Amino acid sequence: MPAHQSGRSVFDLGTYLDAASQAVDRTLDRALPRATRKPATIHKAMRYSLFAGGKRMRPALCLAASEACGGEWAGALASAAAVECIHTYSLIHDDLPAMDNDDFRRGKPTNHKVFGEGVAILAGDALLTIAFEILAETPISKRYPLKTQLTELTQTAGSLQLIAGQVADLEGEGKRLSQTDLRFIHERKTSALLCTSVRLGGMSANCSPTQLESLTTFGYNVGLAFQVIDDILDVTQSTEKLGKTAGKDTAAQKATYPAIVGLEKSRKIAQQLTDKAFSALGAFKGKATALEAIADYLLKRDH
Ligand code: GRG
Repeated sequence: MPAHQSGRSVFDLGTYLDAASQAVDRTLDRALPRATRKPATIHKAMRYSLFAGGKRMRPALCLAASEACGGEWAGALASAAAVECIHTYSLIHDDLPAMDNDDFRRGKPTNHKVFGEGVAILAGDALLTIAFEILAETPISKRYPLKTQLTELTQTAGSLQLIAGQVADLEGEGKRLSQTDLRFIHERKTSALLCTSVRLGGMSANCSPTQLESLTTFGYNVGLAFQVIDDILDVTQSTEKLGKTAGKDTAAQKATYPAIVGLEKSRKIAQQLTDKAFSALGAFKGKATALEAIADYLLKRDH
């Protein structure tokens, strides 16, 4: 139920996020082949990581952006499900021995630990591919034809954004990176998909060009803040709390904000980025309650 249409006087983010997760999970469940569909291993592997208990922040941002622009969740669910498929694919591949070599994700053994490396690679490939099939079902929006929306997602997933960030991250391991180098990685590895999540949400609601610009500023800054907080949590929280191996960045000699500027300054930077995100929401006149609440939650989260 969209926040501004709920009639509730007090907005409850927990209830909102639960409802958003359920709606997105139903869309994903309908879109993916059944786990028993031949060859069952690949469909089990796709579903294993997709339904392993992720926070569903990108879909929630997508739905909240759509309602900030006067849209209904129903119109944004295809975009929300598509961005979650891209995100889950990137996590499966990131955890592979050839990349971050992680055993634990979303509180469970990683995909390759359960299904083997070959199937994990293919499960990631299949989730990447199905994301575009799901987005292709998005309802028509006057200002944003399907080509525009598909290009938005392909460019974010491609070699100039998500993959560029991952390459720069891999190549930066063990090197002394500057804050500018780190910003380059964070913009691509993390911020790009969060930004696209809100942009696609806005597009699904046929947002105005000005609204799209505001959503872009919001998504860019929330995305950067998200990664700074992720870096902080890596050194301050336990593996159990995070559902993924804590302390990995230090072990892999990765450049992170806490490593370069220290914890206190990193917290300040995350707050400044979130403030910038908030100030982009002025144009939505009371319809951005959920976007604001999610940005605040992302800043204060502990996992
Ligand atoms: C293209 C293989 C490939 C990778 C691209 C996205 C990415 C780069 C790698 C994934 C690992 C990683 C550390 C990404 C940065 C973004 C991030 C902090 C992801 C974790 O997102 P959460 O906390 O995860 O939303 P859940 O599990 O809750 O969905």
